[in-house]
Amino acid sequence: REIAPGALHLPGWLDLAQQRRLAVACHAWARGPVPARAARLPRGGVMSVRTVCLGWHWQPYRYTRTADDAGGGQVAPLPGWLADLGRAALADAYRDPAAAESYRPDTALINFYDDAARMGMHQDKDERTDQPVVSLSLGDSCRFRFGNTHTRNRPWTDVELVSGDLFVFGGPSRFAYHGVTTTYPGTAPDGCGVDAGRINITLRETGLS
Ligand code: MD5
Ligand code: FE
Repeated sequence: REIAPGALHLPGWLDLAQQRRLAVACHAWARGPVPARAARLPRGGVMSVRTVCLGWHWQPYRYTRTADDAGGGQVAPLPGWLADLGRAALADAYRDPAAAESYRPDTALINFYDDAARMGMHQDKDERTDQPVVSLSLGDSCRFRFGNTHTRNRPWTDVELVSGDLFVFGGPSRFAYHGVTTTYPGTAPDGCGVDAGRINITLRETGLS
């Protein structure tokens, strides 16, 4: 379903076995070499989600190779199979093999939501390319708020994201404001939350080297 130009929601894109494998992998990544942490914002706030990064380490609001805000460790690489999954996602969402083939995601940000975690309305603009962001949801469902490119306020569209859903943000939607207003505890399929509410994986092309 097209939520806006370039913003596509594909419910149930991952089957249950894929969801479980990905959730288990996320929990392993969260344990190191750079453990998942609640990022500290420059103005003093602390994010309510915990985040672990692959490929590049994101600290508000830049990408680094070492986790300077989380012990200084070297970030784990982005596995080739996860980048492949991102290309497969684009191929299905846009039905454009060429756009999918040239997609070279080099970082994954994995967010862990406990029952109280939220994500305020923001734009993702720390990347230096306008390539799409691929989002995969695991575990508990949430209410995702997809806004507009100009303001963090209305108009927006609320979408329920369920474990296994794919969302792709590209083209005119790439720099839209968006957030997660609430999660729905206890809605994860068996074995997909493991113990941690909701998980979201985003694949991105940073344009850095
Ligand atoms: C999440 N994560 O569910 C969300 C979903 C983040 C983040 O927002 O920055 O880690 S990914 C949503 C997203 C990414 C890039 C562009 C747009 C949405 N968009 O244009 O709406 O944890
Ligand atoms: Fe975002």
